[in-house]
Amino acid sequence: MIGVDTTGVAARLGAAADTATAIPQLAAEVGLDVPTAYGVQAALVQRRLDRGERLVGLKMGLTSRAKMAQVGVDEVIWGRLTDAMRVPDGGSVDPAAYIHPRVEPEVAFLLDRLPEPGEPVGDFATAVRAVAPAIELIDSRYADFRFSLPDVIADNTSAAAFAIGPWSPVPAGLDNLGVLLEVDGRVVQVGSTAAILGDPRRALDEGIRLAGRHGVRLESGWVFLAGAATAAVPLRPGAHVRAVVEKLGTASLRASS
Ligand code: OOG
Ligand code: MG
Repeated sequence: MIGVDTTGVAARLGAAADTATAIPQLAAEVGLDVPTAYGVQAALVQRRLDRGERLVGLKMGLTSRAKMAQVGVDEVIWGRLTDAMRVPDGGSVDPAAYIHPRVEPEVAFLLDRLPEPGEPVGDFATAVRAVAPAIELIDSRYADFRFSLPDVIADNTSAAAFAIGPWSPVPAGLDNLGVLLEVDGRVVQVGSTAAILGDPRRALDEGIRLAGRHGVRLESGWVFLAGAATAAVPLRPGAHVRAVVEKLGTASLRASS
């Protein structure tokens, strides 16, 4: 799309994140289509790289019906992860640093040897070195956590922070593991990894394909978040959050009060 000032739009989204201040949706106002929105996302993440952050992986979004229904957007999307977004497992985040933070249970992959662009993942166990339970903290920069497809893409798919639990070798099956999200010891969401495109391994194929369209190639050593299996829940001050994935274990984080 000609005439969109991607750097300027990225600056508005970046300022919203830096100051934890919601902004109105902007895709309709500036005329963003999906490819241009990915251009804004690239510029938004470049701001982070310019201040010394490192790209450490990729995340998928809206790979489950529960998530699509929650936000009213029904396309699979992808975003970029930087080292500054990583919170140690069991570590804490300051909810005041975000606009309206939500947490969701995820499955993380540690990437190993990826196929050539355009090739499907032949052998998952070659492409992925290890898997882990994870928690993603999402924080839409748009008011009321409401957005269109190009809006959420431009906003780096609401990416804000993530914690990864202990890595395990890739188990025989990943396609039907129970998933729980707990807050202060109470189960608040229940799901299955089957909710993630039928099998979270498919999320990697989609990630390689969709990111490849924008010239982004996944790298060995990167983290890959396959997308939440359940809806996200608001992160309240003082909350202790755990994501439990059957066979993989637990990831946790705490919100300071
Ligand atoms: C968009 C990001 C979705 C997921 O796991 O589905 C996402 C949002 O819900 O704000 O990270
Ligand atoms: Mg997510």
